[in-house]
Amino acid sequence: MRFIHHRFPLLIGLGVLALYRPIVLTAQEHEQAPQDHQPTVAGAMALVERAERELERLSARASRAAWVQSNFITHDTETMAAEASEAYTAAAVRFGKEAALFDEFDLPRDLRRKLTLLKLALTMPAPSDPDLTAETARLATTLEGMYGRGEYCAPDGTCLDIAELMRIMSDSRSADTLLVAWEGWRTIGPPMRDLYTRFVELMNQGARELGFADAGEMWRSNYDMDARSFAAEVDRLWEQVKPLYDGLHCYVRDKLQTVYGEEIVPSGKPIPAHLLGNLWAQDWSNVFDLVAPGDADAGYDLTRILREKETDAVEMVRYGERFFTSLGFATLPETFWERSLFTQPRDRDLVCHASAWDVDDSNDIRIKMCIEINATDFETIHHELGHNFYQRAYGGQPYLYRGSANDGFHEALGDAVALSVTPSYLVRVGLLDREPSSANDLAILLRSALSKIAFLPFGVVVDQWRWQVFSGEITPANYNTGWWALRQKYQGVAAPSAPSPRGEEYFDPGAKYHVPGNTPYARYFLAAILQFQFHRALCAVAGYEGPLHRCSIYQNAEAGRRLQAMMAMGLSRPWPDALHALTGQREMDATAIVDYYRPLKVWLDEENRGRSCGW
Ligand code: X8Z
Ligand code: ZN
Repeated sequence: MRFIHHRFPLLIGLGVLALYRPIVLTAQEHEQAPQDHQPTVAGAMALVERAERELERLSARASRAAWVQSNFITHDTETMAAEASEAYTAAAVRFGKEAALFDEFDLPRDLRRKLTLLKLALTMPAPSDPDLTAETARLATTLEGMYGRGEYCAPDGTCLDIAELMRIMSDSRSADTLLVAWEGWRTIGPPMRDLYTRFVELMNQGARELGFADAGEMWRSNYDMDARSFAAEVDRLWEQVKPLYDGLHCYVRDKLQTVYGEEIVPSGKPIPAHLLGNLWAQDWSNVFDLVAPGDADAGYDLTRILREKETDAVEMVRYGERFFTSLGFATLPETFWERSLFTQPRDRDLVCHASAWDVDDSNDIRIKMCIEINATDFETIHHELGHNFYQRAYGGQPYLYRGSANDGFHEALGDAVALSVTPSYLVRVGLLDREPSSANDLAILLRSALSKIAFLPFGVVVDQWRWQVFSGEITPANYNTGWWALRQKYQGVAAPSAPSPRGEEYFDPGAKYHVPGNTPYARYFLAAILQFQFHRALCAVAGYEGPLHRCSIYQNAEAGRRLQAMMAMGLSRPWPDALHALTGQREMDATAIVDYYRPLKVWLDEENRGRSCGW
């Protein structure tokens, strides 16, 4: 997967989609297609067999090249990665088109599923014209390389990379300093704009060749339902959680106004995006100390504990591994420790954005992450290891079924496990001497909500923007204003320049990894909701009764078995079956996250009484 599982992702969920548009084959493809054009079951089986063999081979090659490229960005590694990606993409497009020839033909269920997956196997559809396939692949590696190389060089010549800018965003309390870092990182955007515009054109053309209206429709078709229903599903889930977000937004804006003044944080307006402790305002936990009431004490601070104990990056990963083995999973292979990257090397450009890889689908799992010693990265390590353990669990499936039930499941798994990093867990592993009392719960929940609830609308925004870009609703002439309109609508945050618009001389979406990295983002929104659904179910399996935020499934073998059973299914069944195996439910459902934060919501409503909320 381009980042998370293997780069050439079979991160698919099945779309029972009707293909309305005719598939157009090039002359060359006509030649290669079955001559009699009479689909048969045997023909479909032969196609699947050929495709699985060929794609497995090309995907391993492309993953390996991508691994080297994103660990070591140079002109040559980019070229090699682009060539390998091109070969994989060309083959996947060819197989996708062949699969479409069987659309109207009655097939056994399993075969039908695999053909559908074959049509959806690409996040980056490319036109089949070989020059255009190559151009698409080249643009993808160039854009990701530009992000990885990104830095801000101040007028005085000093340059700051993303890690340094992130540190400023989390630690500084000066609006001026924050503004410089926030604007500074966004200098990486404008040079990407024209390349991204072309990249969108090419992916759309590729998606159309495969029978979709545009690349966004193709992405949305990956959830065992038609594209329109999936978009409605995202809206439905967002409506379920919006009241929680609105309460948090109202409370935080007021507290930030106290810190920065009414001039900078006006009442009734969106919150300026540079004041929330994070480059993208997607996680607000770094401003906990600014917004927590004076008497609020979470009772422990994991960042401080890790630093006091001089825990290093590898030891943090060991904690993560031990959590999974406590659930009954096998230890990570020796090669994981040899081949992973845990700390930022100083001597070269690389993509520091955390990722998990399964390079050859046979236990060559790794993570690549520039670990900082803090609580957020402790959690992100569990997130990444969740990908690796998932990859290993479905590794025995046929190639086309090696993926999570839907892509949200892949993102949710490690986060669900990390929800069990509770005070009682920290005591059990010796990181905390004793559990804080329930008097600390509101502070604990507030700190957690600043990460998990604050994220929700951002999880919606990124792909609302991309879907509209792919469909043409947002054109290159309004890429940036379209971006900020969505940021305002969902998140209630604004560019620091507001009320002046941040215009088209900028390309702010390019400053978020997943846009130049071409990683779909709706998966993270789903994961933000699913992880609580998983957690609630696993706690029930463990026989836990009590508030969800105090539940830890650490060392619970029964919960581990449930997880393993779901993970091992991979993509072999529609996702509602996998969800049912784990939770007994067949629908994604935000009541678990609402349950989890209920005491906080009651408190926020009380706090916000008399404030005028909204923007
Ligand atoms: O990209 C990631 C992971 C890798 S799959 C670190 N996440 C999203 C982000 O950083 O924007 C995890 C949460 C959301
Ligand atoms: Zn992930």
